[in-house]
Amino acid sequence: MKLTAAQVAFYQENGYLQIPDYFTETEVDVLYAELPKTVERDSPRIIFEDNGSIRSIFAPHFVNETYERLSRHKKLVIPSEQLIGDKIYLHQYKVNTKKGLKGDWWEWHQDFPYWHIDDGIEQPAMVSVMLYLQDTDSSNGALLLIPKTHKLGIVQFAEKGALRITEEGMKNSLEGNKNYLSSLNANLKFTVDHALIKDLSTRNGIVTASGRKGSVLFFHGNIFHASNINLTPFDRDAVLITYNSVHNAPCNKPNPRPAFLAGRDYNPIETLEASILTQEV
Ligand code: 6CS
Ligand code: FE
Repeated sequence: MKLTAAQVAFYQENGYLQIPDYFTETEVDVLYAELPKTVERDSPRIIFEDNGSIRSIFAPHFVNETYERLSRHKKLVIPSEQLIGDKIYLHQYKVNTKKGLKGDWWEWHQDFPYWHIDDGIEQPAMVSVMLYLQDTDSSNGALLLIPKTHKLGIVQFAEKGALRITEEGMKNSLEGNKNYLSSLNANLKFTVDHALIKDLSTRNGIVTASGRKGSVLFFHGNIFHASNINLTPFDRDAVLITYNSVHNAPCNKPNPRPAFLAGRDYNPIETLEASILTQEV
């Protein structure tokens, strides 16, 4: 599971790296079977779309052993340590469930601004890894990426009118979440200025990160990315784990976001030797 020098070089140049068929069909099926057990509908960990379908399940590892074991799997931790160049801890863990005919879009954005501004993380010494639980392509909302934009740092945000959090959105979200919804819903507060999207996508192109279930995508916190609504009847569930360097943990951030959004255990992750998905060790 160590990345080759060519893979690390590709990531450093482009801001992302895809590895097909990285987990077996059996491993993905076990994860998918466990997914309903991570949902507690009245928990602030669950973020809903305006139409009431589930948009994100945060911190599945808080309630499920299999998802906890996945976050420590060597196949995820070792490459992430290579890409960050340090020991790592888990900053954020979610399953983005872009349900068939219901899953909404993610506007063009960078992730790091949210972790820098909302969570007080100083540097983008972080990496996100996306594990596809279903076959994913442009029709059911695969991630779109603009290569090399991770080199730009935090860029100009798009001008947005008053952040519209619909009545539906408010109704579906618990009191505590109202402050964070515009970092998590389909009307994000920090999105990329449209002139920049036009300029950079013209120069660098737009990559559609399609992949069969079991594929993974490593991507940088500053790369421009987005995904469309899911107009097919086929769900596009994906696990997203964001790791941070243990030397880049937030320090004295006033009013930090809750632990299900910003991990509090800054100790280096101890990788799991055995298979994640069976209880035997
Ligand atoms: O606020 C956050 O942490 C989340 N928001 C976005 C738009 N992407 C990164 C992260 O999952
Ligand atoms: Fe994102």
